[in-house]
Amino acid sequence: MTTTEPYTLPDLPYSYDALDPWCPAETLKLHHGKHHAGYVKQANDAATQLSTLDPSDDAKLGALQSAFSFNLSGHLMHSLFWTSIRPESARPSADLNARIKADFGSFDRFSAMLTSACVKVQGSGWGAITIDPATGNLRVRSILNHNNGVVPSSHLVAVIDVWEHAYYLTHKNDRATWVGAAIDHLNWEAIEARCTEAKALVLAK
Ligand code: MN3
Repeated sequence: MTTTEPYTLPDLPYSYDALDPWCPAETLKLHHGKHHAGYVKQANDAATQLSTLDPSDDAKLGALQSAFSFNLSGHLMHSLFWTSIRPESARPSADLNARIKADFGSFDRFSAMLTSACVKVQGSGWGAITIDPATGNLRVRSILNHNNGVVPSSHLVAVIDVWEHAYYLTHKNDRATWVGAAIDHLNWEAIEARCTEAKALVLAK
């Protein structure tokens, strides 16, 4: 049995003040250093407890598995989020834009669908751009908390955090403005690279 904790907090790929003013350093420091770090710690705690739990302890097993799923998903979603956005604002490449147009009709319609998936999350959650594992099409969806609404084998290529801790210090209850800024700063190169990786994972076409 390993004593090394399996999960570690990744460094941000930019400085804490790189996303100012739409995501100021104060927000980013708390988000990365407290919230994300908290999910890492709790995922490690749950993994450690699961590794030594009596398998007949049904009540504790259920609670721990639930905590493990929530916190590990929180860690993974934040790790993906930091590389889904970036300081620069740009549009997707011609290739990716053509794919977006094929799957959504136009970039503007895609953007409106993603905005809706983010803004309409009830409570805490995420807007996500995913690859449909059955067809390879791009999809957008809402994910509640960190782990409810995920389609099995779906390849997440970008996520936008719409938990209040992501934006409330700056944008108060104006989630739509936060979402608009995040969409303007999506990291299209990273998204395109993940789309390419996902090609091999599509189950049928
Ligand atoms: Mn968050």
